Amino acid sequence: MSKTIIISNRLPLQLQIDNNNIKATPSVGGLATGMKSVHSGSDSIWIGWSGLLDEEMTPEIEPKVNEALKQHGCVSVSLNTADIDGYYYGFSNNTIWPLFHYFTEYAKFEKSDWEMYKQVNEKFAEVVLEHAQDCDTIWVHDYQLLLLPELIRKKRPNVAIGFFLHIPFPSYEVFRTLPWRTELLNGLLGADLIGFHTYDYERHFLSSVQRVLGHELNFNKVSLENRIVHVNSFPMGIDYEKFHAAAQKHDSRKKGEKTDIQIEIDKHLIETNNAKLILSIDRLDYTKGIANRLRAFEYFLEKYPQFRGKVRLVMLAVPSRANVPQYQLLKNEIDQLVGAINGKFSEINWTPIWYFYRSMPFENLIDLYTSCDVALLTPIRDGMNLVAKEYIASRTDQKGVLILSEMAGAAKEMSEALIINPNNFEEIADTLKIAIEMPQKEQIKRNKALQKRLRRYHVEKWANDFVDNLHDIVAEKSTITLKKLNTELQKNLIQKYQEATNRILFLDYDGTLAPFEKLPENAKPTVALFELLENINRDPKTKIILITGRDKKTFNEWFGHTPYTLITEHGAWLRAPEHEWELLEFVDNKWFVDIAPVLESFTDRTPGSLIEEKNYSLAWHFRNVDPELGKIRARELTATIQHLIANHNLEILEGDKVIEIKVSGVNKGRSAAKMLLNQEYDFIFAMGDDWTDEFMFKELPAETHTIKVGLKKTVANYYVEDVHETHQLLHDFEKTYKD
Ligand code: GDG
Repeated sequence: MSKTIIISNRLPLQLQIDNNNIKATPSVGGLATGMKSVHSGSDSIWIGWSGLLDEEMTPEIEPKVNEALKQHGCVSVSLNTADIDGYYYGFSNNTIWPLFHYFTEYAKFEKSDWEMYKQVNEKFAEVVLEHAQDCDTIWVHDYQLLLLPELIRKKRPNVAIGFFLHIPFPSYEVFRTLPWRTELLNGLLGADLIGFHTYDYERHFLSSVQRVLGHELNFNKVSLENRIVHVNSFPMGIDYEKFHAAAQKHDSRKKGEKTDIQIEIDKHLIETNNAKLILSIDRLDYTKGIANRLRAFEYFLEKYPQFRGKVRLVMLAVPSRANVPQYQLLKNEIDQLVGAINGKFSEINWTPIWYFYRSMPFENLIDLYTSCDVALLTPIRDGMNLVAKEYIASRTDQKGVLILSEMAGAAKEMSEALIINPNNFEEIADTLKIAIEMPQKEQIKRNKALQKRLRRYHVEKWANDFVDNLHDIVAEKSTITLKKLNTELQKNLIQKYQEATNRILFLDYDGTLAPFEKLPENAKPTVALFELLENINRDPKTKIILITGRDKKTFNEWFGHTPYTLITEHGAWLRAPEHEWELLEFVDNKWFVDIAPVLESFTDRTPGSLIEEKNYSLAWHFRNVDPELGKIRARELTATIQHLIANHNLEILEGDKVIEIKVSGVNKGRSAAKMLLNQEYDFIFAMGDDWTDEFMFKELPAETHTIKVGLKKTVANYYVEDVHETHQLLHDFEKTYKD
């Protein structure tokens, strides 16, 4: 039976050891909740670190730990102190975390941490592979496990793998600074589906894939040689009902049932006229902009002294990664700032900041969410920020104002909040004033819209959407795989080839017989290719036609001495064996003088591009141009040319990283079909890789065996993955002839 395997750095459990007895309590975090529907019953397991180090594990407790984990559908990956230091505190939190949040100056590039990161990802892979079968669905979470999808894919090529990144993906300019950028991207591309919180992160990832690895993109898909990787955004939601219901319960509490914190808050509200509470909750992390927030609050009290004595900032900073030096420095900075601000503004019965450096029980969290008039969340960078969503979900009366940094992923969906730039104190101070004075009617209007969206796209929906998407992709993949020329089909084809008495083979050159090179002139035929074609051609029953978009001159240099039929420039020229070149179509090139200057102006402005002048067509190549610029310029060029050729018999062909302008009606399909006019063939075969070859696939008779090279949209019957597979197939043809 197929199952779902969820993998994250930490298991969604807290283990307590008491007298050699183990107690496992499920975590209440957002991810654990969201996965409820995915991680349920016996058909799912969750793999991760239990939080217990190898050094703490004794032979007595180990089986008990494993049993306790099993009860909750969990399996642990054993990690020791060195693993955690290098992989977790080191590479994950000292390299990826700062870099992906644009804190480049904090990012450490330590080879030893990287080695540990690789090793621990391999440890995770080992455990996954012990449990995974081909029919399973695997969902890997977050930045600690970026290499895992590829490690799994290598051993289980057919399994469905999804990956979700909970933190931002930075722009290429930042990502490129990482010495191991190639390895991380390849690691991720082992997945079938890669998810991010926002479209911006998705865009940055795709741009890095294109620039670092040079892979071709088709909208949000990455075309690898033998697979397509889908990339999409899935903004994570919260367990809306849990927060809303807890807040409702909180509202109906009797006096004696209130928590100490709530009693203190109530006291303050009663004692202070026009009291307002501003809430701030985060893990103590430099990405959360806590220091900025404090400075902006100080500035607010200076700029608007009328609020002194009335407005109070309630700040909860949850201890986090206290082993990392940056976090210790931050803690000192925050302590000092709070002390300085309180020292500066406090009055006998009012301190501006209530500061809690601890984690609070859920109940107290709800006290804070429901009691504060404003939530001030100012991260410098934040993948999503669930606190913003939880605050809104807890506002049962729909009052309250959310001030949210535009650098948080949540800002993309929560446009009814007051959105600020966390580096702009002036703006934060003024927005605080607006929030405090906002009429209730407006507060309700904004929160109504926000709540509606949060209720609908809750965390379970998020998780189900991701998994459904992954299943759709895998289903689509298997329909593509149906077209793959597998061993069985190839055997059939060879048999038909063998039985035939008069064969014709149409073979495209670039991307089919020869791999692409950075410069077109470097893709010369190899000795091995000449031999292969020669051997096929030794069989008198076989006729070879090399059919290309290339210019006649180059092709004549390369293949002029061979006995094959050559068709160049998409069908403008023909060279039959032992004949001179002849013009197959009546075409002229007088229009060059009008179009060439336009191409030249694009070439001047686009480093890396070049013009190829053929006899009857002009091609603008952009294979070596920065990929994004290349795409933009190609679009611009097409639009410009389209306008110029409006009343001429010309057309634009968009090939693989090339735009070609040529006389219309001349194409590989038309010229290939002409080759069949005077002869009967009982085996017609056509092979090509780009869309100019599609003309050939369409125009040739229905019984033609058409094969596409590469996983692209095609009308061909089957596809092979790459040039290497083309050669393997042709070798099979070659072997049928024995003289
Ligand atoms: C990462 C990304 C992304 C906080 N204090 C207490 C407490 N919390 C809970 C909140 C909330 C969660 O912790 C914090 O989530 P955030 O999303 O705000 O931030 P990160 O921890 O940095 O999470 C982030 C997230 O992953 C999900 O993808 O949104 O961008 O950085 O749920 O309620 N819970 C309790 N006591 C506390 O004192 N019980």
